[in-house]
Amino acid sequence: MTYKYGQPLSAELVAAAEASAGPVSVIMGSHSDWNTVKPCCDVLEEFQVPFEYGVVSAHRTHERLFQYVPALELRGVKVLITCAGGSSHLQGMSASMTIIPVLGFGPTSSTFGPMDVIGSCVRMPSGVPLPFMGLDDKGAKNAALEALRILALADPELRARYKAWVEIQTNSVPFRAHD
Ligand code: RP5
Repeated sequence: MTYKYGQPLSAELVAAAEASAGPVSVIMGSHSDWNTVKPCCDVLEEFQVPFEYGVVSAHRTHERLFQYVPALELRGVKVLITCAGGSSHLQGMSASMTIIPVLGFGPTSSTFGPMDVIGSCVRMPSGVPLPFMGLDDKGAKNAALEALRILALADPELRARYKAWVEIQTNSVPFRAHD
């Protein structure tokens, strides 16, 4: 059920707008972000939540950004997850272009380590909320889990599965591990 978004954008956007979308979209600023993004997609797959993913660069493919993000609400996508490093504009720009929840995370491996991603996401101006999920694989997984929590608000079956997952996680942490 995964739809991979790619070029050419206009024709595909029309097709995508007509297609039934999954409830989650995951976009990244570059193909070089894929290793950071994959743990997010792995969690969504584990929960069998349909999603689409692809590269939408705020810098190199700004026309794609302008077309893709505003169309999400119309297409029925409920949560947008965004990952970018570099000057890390994708997360905040995306949040400004839609009213569906937009979650941000990013890699530490950009020019100023984690600070460009952190600074870009946590210093959003008043009026444009952008929950920041963290960095690297931890941020990626938590972004997926937060998306699941949002979806679970209106999906009792997913809520039950999420609670079961939390219980397994809790039970996997022994009180003592070093006896
Ligand atoms: C950002 O700059 C991307 O999100 C990526 O994290 C970083 C480097 O991109 P590439 O130069 O590897 O394409 O735009």
